[in-house]
Amino acid sequence: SETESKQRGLLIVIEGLDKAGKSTQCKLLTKSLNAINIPSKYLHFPMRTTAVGKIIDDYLNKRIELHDSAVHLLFSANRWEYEAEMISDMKSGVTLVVDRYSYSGVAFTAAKPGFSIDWCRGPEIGLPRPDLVIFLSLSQDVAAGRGDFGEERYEVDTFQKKVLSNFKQLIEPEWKILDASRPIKAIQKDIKEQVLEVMNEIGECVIERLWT
Ligand code: FDM
Ligand code: MG
Repeated sequence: SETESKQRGLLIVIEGLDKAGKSTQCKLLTKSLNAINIPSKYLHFPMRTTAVGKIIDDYLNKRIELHDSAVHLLFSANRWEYEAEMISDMKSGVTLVVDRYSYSGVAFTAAKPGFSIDWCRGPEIGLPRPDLVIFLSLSQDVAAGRGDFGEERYEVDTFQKKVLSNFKQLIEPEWKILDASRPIKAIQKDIKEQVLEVMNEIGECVIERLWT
């Protein structure tokens, strides 16, 4: 029947350092997919509007202090609270364009003293596995040249360098690494090409799970 043969939506994740242009690219992609009748939705983790997200926002804006382990679990919980919605969106044919995901979760916490990449992955195990991960690659020096950081926690040059080195350890062979120092349009063109290619391959494939 028509429903059975309907292609599921994809889970597309864009990762990269602060100022790499993730949000800009995600929003452009969402818009251009919708324009060609591929229903898609922009998501950004942390999702600061939920109850869990409000605590994360307080923490990032230094209004509260929390144990580093607790914060890590809250970032993960903030993805888990969207799991059912992500699955149901994809099953109903909606492609999700996600600005940061579990990889940011791991790369940022593991940049703190005493946290291993392995431990950080734990709470992410079982979340929907992205069909495509695009990494917007930028050296921290070029990123820093794009203007001053804000006042949020983690917006510190030395910390970002550790985050970048963690990201490099998380890269899997199927990730698409794009040079983010280029003009917005050139990057968007590459992203769209990658997305349409994966869309052709995925068809009705089952949604896989992270790190299992
Ligand atoms: N961040 C983001 C984490 O530490 N863990 C996570 O799981 C996620 C999704 O939160 F410094 C960090 C990354 C960044 C901060 O993110 C806020 P945005 O994208 O700048 O809002
Ligand atoms: Mg930020």
